Order: sequence, then structure tokens, then C-alpha cells
Amino acid sequence: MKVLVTGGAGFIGTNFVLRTRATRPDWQITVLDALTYAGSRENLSPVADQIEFVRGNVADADLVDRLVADADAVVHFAAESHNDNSLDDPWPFMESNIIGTYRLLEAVRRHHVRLHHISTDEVYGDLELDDPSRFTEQTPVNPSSPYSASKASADLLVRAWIRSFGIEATLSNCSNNYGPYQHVEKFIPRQITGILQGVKPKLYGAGANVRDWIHVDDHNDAVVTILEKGRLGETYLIGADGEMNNRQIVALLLELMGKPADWFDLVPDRPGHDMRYAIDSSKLRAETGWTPKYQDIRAGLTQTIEWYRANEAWWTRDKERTEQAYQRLGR
Ligand code: NAD
Ligand code: TDX
Repeated sequence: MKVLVTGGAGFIGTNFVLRTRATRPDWQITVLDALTYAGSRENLSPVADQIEFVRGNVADADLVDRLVADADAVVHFAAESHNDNSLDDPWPFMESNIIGTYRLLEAVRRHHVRLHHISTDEVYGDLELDDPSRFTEQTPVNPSSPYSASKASADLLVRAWIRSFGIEATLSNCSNNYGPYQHVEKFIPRQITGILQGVKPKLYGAGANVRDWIHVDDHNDAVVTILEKGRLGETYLIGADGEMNNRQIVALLLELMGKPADWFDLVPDRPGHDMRYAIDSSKLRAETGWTPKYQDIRAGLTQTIEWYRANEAWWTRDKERTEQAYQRLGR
């Protein structure tokens, strides 16, 4: 199978390409990535001679048409992905996430190519802390930030192209990922790399917001499962029952990295900050048999901390610029 992976040089895409080279060696992989600040071609150097790499924009209609025409399936990870950036400058999110997805949809429609669209639980808005419910495939979209609104827009386009044009597509909405190769702007790597540099973790607001954490390998295994066993036209929620509040995550990182439990700062909150995400992934589990392998976040975080410790050169180049940007935002 010839698979076009968009955004394959970013956090989840890199892990997807490295992992599927090992688990699906018969797949021929082409990566399309614009190499924004969030993507790095070096991430793919272990498999550089086994894949094709194209630097380009998913919003470039001609390029996307050419690459899709040559593929059997597309896995669409490419997106601007950071909420804080979307609050600072929404436009790149509109172009990459909405127009980029539209260009892909038109290309898969023309060439009858299978598409799997990667999305996020953030499209469903947020839940209260004391609400026992979780998001399901029936939850109405209700996004809060320019980022999540752009992802919800893309999801709605995919659903419309399925219904109106009969394209062969599936969608998945996953909860918060952690693991190797995640950009230092994101919560967990920001705190791990800060602690490694002797800087206290920074919690937004009171640190009470809850996220539903999943290891990136479990997300990517679910994506492969949906490609191989998912029903066309369907949406699947991906989650590993990993709800924790941000204070609890920081407490675990401090313990695992040998720092006192009170060694953190509270900083001004993110505007519009979603309170809680929680995923009910029983549809995916019942239909495909997928289950997460990382049942224990302690083990997953230990592996992630070790990766950042061992790969300092990978993250130091982005760390200073990222922290300068946070300083401008007061966070
Ligand atoms: P990331 O920011 O680490 O990587 C995004 C990649 O896409 C980068 O390599 C970047 O260069 C590339 N890219 C951005 N705009 C592009 C464009 N216009 N054309 C081509 N390439 C472009 O993001 P990530 O965390 O790996 O997220 C990947 C996907 O997974 C996104 O669609 C995101 O919405 C979704 N997702 C992420 C999470 C999470 O916790 N990180 C959870 C659920 C869903
Ligand atoms: O320094 C910080 N301190 C802090 O308390 C940062 C960077 C974040 N936070 C909080 C905000 C959130 O409650 O931690 C939580 C996680 O923040 P992010 O890593 O920015 O993730 P989030 O906003 O939840 O979105 C993530 O999950 C869904 C990804 O970035 C998205 O791409 C994905 O769609």
C-alpha cells in the first residue's frame, strides 16, 4: 500500500512514520510536510532511505493533487496544533487546518483515494469537573479556541465530503498525546525540559484543568487499526482513560525527576481555557479490539523523561525561542 502521510515530520506524524516502518514494512510511505517551526526532517533520518519526503504545503492544490494521485491512502496529520499560538495569531490555523483539509478532500475525491483524517477531542468543547459524562461520537461540536474551531471545521468538511460525494474516509478524534518528539511548547515537554534546565514548572491558573492523556504510540496504533478495520464514513474517538489534572501531572514529573512537590509556579491562565476533556473510546474498542498498551502513565512519563534527557540537542534549539514567546504572552 502506498501511504501519503501529511505532517509526518511533526510530533505524532514522526512517531507514526517510525513505528509503521517497523510494524508495516510493506507500506510505501511518502511524507508531505511544510517543515514549519513544529516539523523537523531530521526526525525522520533513521528511515530517510526508506521513505520519500516532500517539503510542501497541504494547502497547495497542485502539489496535493499530484501526490494524492499516486497514493492508495492518505493519513492526514498536518495542522497547526498549539492553542496558545492560535490565540496569538489565528491565520495559519485557518490556512493549514481548514483550507489544507479542503485541498486534500478535493484530491481524494478526484482520484478515489482512501483518507483517514486525524482530529482532536477539543472539537467537542469542554466538560465541567463534576460532570460524570465523557465525549462520545454523538457529542455535538462546540469548540472554544481558534485552533479547536479550525479542527472542528475540518472535521465537518470531511463529514460533508463523505455524505455528499461518497469519498472513502474515516475520522478519529484523540485526546492529549504525550511521548518522544513533542515540541517544547506543549505542557509536558515544557515542564520536563524546564526541570532539566533548573526551571520550575508553570501551571496555568490554579492547575485544576483536566486532560485525558494517551501515549503517542497508542494513538498511532489506533490509527493503523482504523485504517485496516474501521468502517468507511465513521468517526472513532481514541482515548486511554487517562484523566488527570495539570497539578497531578506536575506532581508526578517532580517526583520522577527528584524535585520537591511544591517546586512549581502558578502563572496567568490561558484565555478561554477548556476545563476538562474526557473520551469514551468504547466504539473503537468494541468494533476493532484496539486497547492501549500504556495502561500506566507513570511508565509512559518515565520513558518520555528519559527521551528528553537523552536528546537535549533536539530540544535546546527551540527552547529559548519558545520561552521568549511565552514571556511575551505573560505565561
Ligand atoms: P505538530 O505541531 O507537532 O506537527 C504538525 C506537523 O504538520 C509539523 O511537522 C508541521 O510542519 C506540519 N504542518 C503544519 N502545517 C502544514 C501545512 N500547511 N502543510 C504541510 N505540513 C504542515 O502537531 P501534532 O501534535 O503532531 O499533531 C498532529 C495532528 O494530530 C494534528 O492534526 C492535531 O490536530 C492532531 N492531534 C494532536 C493531539 C496532541 O495531543 N498533540 C491530540 C489529538 C489530535
Ligand atoms: O505551560 C503550560 N502550563 C499549563 O498549565 C502549558 C503549555 C499548558 N498548560 C496547561 C493547559 C492545558 O490545560 O496544560 C494543559 C495541556 O496544554 P497543551 O499541551 O497546550 O495542550 P491542550 O491545549 O490541551 O491541547 C493539546 O491536546 C489536544 C494539543 O496541543 C492539541 O494539538 C490537541 O488537539
